[in-house]
Amino acid sequence: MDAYDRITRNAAEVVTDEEARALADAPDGKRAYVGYEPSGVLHVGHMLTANKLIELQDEGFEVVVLLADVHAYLNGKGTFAEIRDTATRMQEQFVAYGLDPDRTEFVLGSEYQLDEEYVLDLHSLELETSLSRAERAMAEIAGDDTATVAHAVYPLMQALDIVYLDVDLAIGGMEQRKVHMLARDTLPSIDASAPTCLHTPLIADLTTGVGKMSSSGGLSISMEDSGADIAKKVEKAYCPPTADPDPTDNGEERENPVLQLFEYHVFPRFSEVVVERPDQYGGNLTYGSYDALETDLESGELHPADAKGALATCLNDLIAPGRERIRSDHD
Ligand code: NAL
Repeated sequence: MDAYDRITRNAAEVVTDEEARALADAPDGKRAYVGYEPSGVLHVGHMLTANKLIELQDEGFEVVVLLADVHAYLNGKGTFAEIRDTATRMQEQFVAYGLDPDRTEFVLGSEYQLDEEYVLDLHSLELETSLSRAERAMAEIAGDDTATVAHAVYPLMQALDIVYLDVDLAIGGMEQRKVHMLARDTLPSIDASAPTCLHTPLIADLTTGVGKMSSSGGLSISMEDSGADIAKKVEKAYCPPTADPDPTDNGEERENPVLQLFEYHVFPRFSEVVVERPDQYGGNLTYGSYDALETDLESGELHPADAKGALATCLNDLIAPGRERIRSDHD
């Protein structure tokens, strides 16, 4: 694997491929960022982009984590004081999860987003952008609530942050892609360059495999879960015994969330996965790559129940340090 392959590994898309290749060839000092609306606890969605940040740190990137307090406020997530408080706790959880604190810059949005220069640049982007474009960019980020003026301002601030944080690569889940496209189109109007973007896949709903996993509805795995909570949730996950003969549900595409969790959460962080099985069922299986595990699950060599057991153990190992952190905060 060359630098480009390592940077783009597991990405759902990069915009554009040529830009990502040029970045891979650029000398050290490259900066990448992700922004998160602070919420009390990390969930698997946060951890998926964090995995990419950890990989980029191994590639020599400097990483910026924007704790987007003003954005969370604009998206109706609570009072500003509450949000500020959760931002600090989230920072600790990211470090517990594995981000190298010496090579991660944590920035609170409100540190610069209220400065006069920033606000004037924001107004300039407001002049350039139609309400319908801003609304479309927010469709997958805002909840189901009625669109507000705050929701229209939000993506423009996200675009502007890319300029103010001076980063080379913007990382986000696929739900961020329309905001990033808006940023690419409008930033040149304030003489800033279009950011290169890398989007991570979305994990399907755990129990149905349809649509995407969400922390608001359905089952989601978070840093607060006990080992038993994780085992219970994973046990309920949709995971057909062999390659699904009918990969749709009422015409909707169905993914295997168990395989997705192995691919995007487990293998990026573990070099080897051991599936424990009693000798009478063939004994333990050891996998050094996601592909080998997928092949065995789809051929029937690896039973879903055994795969789920190994998945629950790995996820628990990943969240255990953060869970300790949260518990000691409560004490
Ligand atoms: C991500 C978010 C908010 C502001 C940002 C600014 C720059 C880069 C990324 C950012 C949060 C994100 C979410 N929109 O949905 O969590």
